[in-house]
Amino acid sequence: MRKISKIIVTAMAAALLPAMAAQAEELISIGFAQVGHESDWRTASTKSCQDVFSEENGYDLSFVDCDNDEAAQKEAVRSFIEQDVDYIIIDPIIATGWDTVLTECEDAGIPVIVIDRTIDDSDKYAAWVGSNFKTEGLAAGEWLAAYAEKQGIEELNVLTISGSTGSSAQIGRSEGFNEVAEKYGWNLIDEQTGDFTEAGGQEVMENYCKSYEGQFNVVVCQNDNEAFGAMTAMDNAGVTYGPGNDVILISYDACTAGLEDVKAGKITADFECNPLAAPFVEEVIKKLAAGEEVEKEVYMVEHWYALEDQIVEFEVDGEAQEMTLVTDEVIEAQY
Ligand code: GZL
Repeated sequence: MRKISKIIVTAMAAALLPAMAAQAEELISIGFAQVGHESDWRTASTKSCQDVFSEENGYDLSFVDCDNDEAAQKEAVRSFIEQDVDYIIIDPIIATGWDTVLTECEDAGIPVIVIDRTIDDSDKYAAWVGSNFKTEGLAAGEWLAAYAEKQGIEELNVLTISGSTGSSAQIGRSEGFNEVAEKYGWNLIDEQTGDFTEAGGQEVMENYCKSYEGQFNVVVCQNDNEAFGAMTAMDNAGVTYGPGNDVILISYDACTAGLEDVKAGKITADFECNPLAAPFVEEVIKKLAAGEEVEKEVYMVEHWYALEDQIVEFEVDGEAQEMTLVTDEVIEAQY
C-alpha cells in the first residue's frame, strides 16, 4: 500500500514541479541595501521600492535596512552576491569606499543600480536614479537671497544642521548653499551634523541656542526631521521661527509633515528631495533585461515650497525657478 501511495505522490510532484519551477523562475530577484530608517523621507523611499518590487509584480525582493552602518551595508551587498540575485539596488550611506564591493558585483555578473545618494569613487554600476543635491543647496541659497532682499533683511547670520557627514546629500546641499552664502557675503556661524534625524536636529539646535544666543537669524536644516527637532529646541529656548519671527527656518525633503509645518508658518521654505525613485529603477531593470542601453544618470523632478508671501523670483545657474504654493491639496498629494 505504502509503495503505491508513494508512487502517486511522486507522480503528482513530477507533474507540479515544472509549473512551480516556472513560477519560481519568473520572479526577478532583487537585493536592496537601504540606508536605514532615519527619516520620513527614508520611509517613503523604502515603501516606494517595496510597492514596486512586490511578488505580485513579479519580483522577489530581499530588503536589508542597514541602519546607517556602512559596514553592514557592504555586508548586505555581499550577501546578495552569495544569494546570486538578478539585480542589486544600493542607496549608499556615504559616497566613498565602494569600488571593491562593486568589483565583486561586476565579477559575479550582477548589475547594480544606485538610488538617491551617489557613489563618488566608482562607476561600476549600471545606472543611478536620484537628485541633484547641489542644485537643492543652490536653490535654498538663492531663494534666501531673494527673500531677504524682499524683506529688507541686510545681514544674514546662518546656522546649519547638516545631514549625515560624507553622504552625497550632505555634501551637495552644503556645497550649493555655502557657495551662495560666499557670493553674497553672509555670515556662516556654524555647521554641525544632525545625521538626518529629529533627535540629532534637536541636540545640535539646543547647543546652538546656548552657544549663539541672539547671534543668528537663519537656521538651515538639511532635512525635515532635523527641522522638527530644531523647532522643539527653539521652542524650549524661547526662539521664534517662521515668517515674521526671529529666525528664517529653511528645510529640505518637503515630506508631508514638513509641508504641514510650512503651511503652519513654521518652516519658511522647504526644498523637495523626491524619494519615489522605484518606478524609474524598474524601467532601468526592464531595459537591462531586454539588453537595451540605459542612461547612466536619471534625475528626479523636484519642487520648492513656500507660502504666498515667501514666494519670490530667483534663478539657479541662470535658470528661473518656479516655487509651489503650499495648499491643503498639495499636502494631501505629497509623499
Ligand atoms: C536625500 C536622502 C536624505 C534625505 C534625508 O536624497 O538621502 O537621507 O534628505 C534622508 O531625509 O535621511
